[in-house]
Amino acid sequence: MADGTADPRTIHLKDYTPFPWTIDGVDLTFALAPRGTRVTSRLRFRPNPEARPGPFFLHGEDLRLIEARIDGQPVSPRIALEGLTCDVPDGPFTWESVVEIDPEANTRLEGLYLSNGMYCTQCEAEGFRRITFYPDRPDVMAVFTTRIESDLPVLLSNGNPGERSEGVAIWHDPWPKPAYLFALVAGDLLAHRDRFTTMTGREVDLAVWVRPGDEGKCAWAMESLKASMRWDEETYGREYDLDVFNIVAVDDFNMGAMENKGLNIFNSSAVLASPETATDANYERIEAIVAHEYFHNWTGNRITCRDWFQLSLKEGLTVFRDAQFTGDLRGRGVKRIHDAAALRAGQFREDGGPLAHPVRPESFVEINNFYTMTVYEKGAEVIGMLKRLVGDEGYRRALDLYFARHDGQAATVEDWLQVFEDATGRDLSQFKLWYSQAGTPRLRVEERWEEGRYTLDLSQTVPPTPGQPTKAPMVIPVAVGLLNPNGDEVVPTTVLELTGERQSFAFDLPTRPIPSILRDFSAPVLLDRDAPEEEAAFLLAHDTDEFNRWEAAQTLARRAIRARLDGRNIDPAWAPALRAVLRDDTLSPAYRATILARPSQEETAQALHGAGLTPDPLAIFRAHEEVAEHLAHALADLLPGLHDQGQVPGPYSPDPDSVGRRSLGNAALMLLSRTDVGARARAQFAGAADMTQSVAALSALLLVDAGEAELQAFHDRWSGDRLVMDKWFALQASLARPEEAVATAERLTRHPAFVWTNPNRFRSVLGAFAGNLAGFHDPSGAGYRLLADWLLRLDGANPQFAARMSGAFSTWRRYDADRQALAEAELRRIQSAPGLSRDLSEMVARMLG
Ligand code: 0A1
Ligand code: ZN
Repeated sequence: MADGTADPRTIHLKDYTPFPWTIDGVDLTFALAPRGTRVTSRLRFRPNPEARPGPFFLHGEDLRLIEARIDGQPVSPRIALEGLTCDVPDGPFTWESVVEIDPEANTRLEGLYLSNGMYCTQCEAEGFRRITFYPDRPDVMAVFTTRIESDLPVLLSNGNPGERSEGVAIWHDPWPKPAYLFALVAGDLLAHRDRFTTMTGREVDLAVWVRPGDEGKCAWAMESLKASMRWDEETYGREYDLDVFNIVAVDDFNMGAMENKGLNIFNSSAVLASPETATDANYERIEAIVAHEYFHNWTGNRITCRDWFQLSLKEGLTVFRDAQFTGDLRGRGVKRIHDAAALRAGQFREDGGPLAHPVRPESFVEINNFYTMTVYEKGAEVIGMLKRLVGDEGYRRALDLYFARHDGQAATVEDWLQVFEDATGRDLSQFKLWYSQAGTPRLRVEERWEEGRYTLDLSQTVPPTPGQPTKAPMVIPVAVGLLNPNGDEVVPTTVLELTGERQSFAFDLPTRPIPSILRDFSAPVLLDRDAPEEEAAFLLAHDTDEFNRWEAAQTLARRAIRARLDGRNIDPAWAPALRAVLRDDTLSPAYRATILARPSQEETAQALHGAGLTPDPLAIFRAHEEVAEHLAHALADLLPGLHDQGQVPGPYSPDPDSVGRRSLGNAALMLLSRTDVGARARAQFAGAADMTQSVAALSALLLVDAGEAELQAFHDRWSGDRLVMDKWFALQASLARPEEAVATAERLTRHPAFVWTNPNRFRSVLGAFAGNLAGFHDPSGAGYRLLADWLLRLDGANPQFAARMSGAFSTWRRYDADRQALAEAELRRIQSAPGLSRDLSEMVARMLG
């Protein structure tokens, strides 16, 4: 079962067939009650002229059918495991059903559930079938009218508000949509309101809805929403299309947020912010997620996906759009650096292990298991490459055509590529391999110099991945610049298009240049090159490309880590090379902060594994520590000044300059605490006026095994604030020293505030612990056992989230035989547990596969 395809429940892309009916209208009535909500649905079906006739099947799970009628006459449908079938008339007909559901018992957080007394829904991907019987597939689009009956003060659904009277609210959504975009919220909520005037002068009422007590934490989400609305008009010509736009914050939510039409539902961690309780990183994340969900209104909602294999059509594109937005607001270079680092740590890890799958998968057992970094982030990279290949104007023409041609449709990756071909005349048949071939391509670069002629020899290999033993060469845009030995750029950024297995590109030049390759991280590939030793320091000093200048710093850091792993001394020229850049005031503080960052321990483990070695998590931890110690000493005179620059005067503001300054200051603080035994960090903690400064100080202390008193103080001050307490848990689980990490995580799970059914809280302890490389991979296997125990428990309540958290095990084959045996035993223990969910069993089968 290498790729899960042996499971009889596997669904294949090649089996797609359209639904035999279309729906002319959906009327839903919800009579809300915690233990027995009645859902009445009236669906007007008509044979789909574009489909072959087939059996009438409606999805439905965990529903109690009370009655069903066709054209007013009672019928007795046959109930199957995942839905029902029924004999229906040949022509158009009206289907009515009444079902009862139990929101209070819904711990899966899919369908209609209760979170702290508030009703809310999550229907993507296949949650609507837990609300009523319905063709729950994205290519069935319909106009919905929703009536909510409840005494709760706030009753919300998609679209525009209709009639409102005592205990009843009606909502009408004029835009046809698939069921996964349905949403309903009911509760005792307060609104933070604003308005937006669109590009054609329409007024839109905006609201962020929260539980009483949180109303002071909505302003940033609202600002972010307005900025997103404006940006999408200016950049893509996309205008909002309803009279209202509502955002709701909910505490229990599996993911970050959801783009339901006109009624976005957010994990409260992706909405709520105040200077005292949220960090700069939280503010940036909120801005990006609000934008992401808002941008889905066009890329996802107005144009949706034909089937779930096309998920990246909306997700890759929307991530690409939100990254452009963040780059425009906060600086493109720094955003690109952050994204590349995250891609390497997370997506390359996925692409290089048993969970590797194409951006457009060809089969799945449980679609929720494919909301991955490959579909999202690699999907966005693929669009970035496409844009680079066709140019900004070609991209804009293609997008205009996409919106014009496919508005109101459920589209495919083929449709998407076709608009690029039609708008630019380019043949994209080979480019399409980026959607079907998994694995991170390895780009090998060699150079040759003959008098007057410089040649780059590029070659590529795409590694085998589950179900895909051999690969064809891909189209790889390689952005290259060439510098003279004096630092002048002699060839500005040029995109070389590698399409074959190997290809040469020559430049006529009077002197031998120094190459800057894969500028701006122009393709999601691993660069493989035996560069001359001194090249990285040269590029760090001279490269004009922000990304590659950072990459040069990373190369030097990797070399230092590698030296310590091999028991060698760190090159004494490293710190001085960094010093020059850190002191360069023409560079933004945000950028200089990235220069101080080192690759993650995960990246080091990946690199060793990629080089055919067996990574030792403890040795990696120690090497990273020694490298940090080295820098702390070698830059000791510079760090206090950098830290001082991070003290931004005046009231807190998350503007790019202030955030950049604090990030530089706090990057310096992380090193400083190693030489001043935490003195500065302690002072910063004591005087911190905002959460950014307090969390940074606490982290700096925990990194040097101090901060006991500060942890207690933090706990006592914030025990009433869930989101802040998540930080308290996560900091300890992720920064615990290797030998104490398992015990720390275990202790945290016994804390009275460890409510494991809350996904944020579970993630803050077990997710953070799984990210603690040496802690999770403790040689005793106790880390594996702890996570497996909790996954088994979680699976009984929330299988989707359990499956997501199980990915921590995916790297198990990288490690030594003892660790492998211990991890495998835990995976097999999970696999053989009775009643294991489809979600978790698919993940475990793939990881063992
Ligand atoms: N479409 C959302 C992500 C999302 C997916 C699934 C969910 O529940 C199973 C929830 C949210 C996004 O891209 O933001
Ligand atoms: Zn999305």
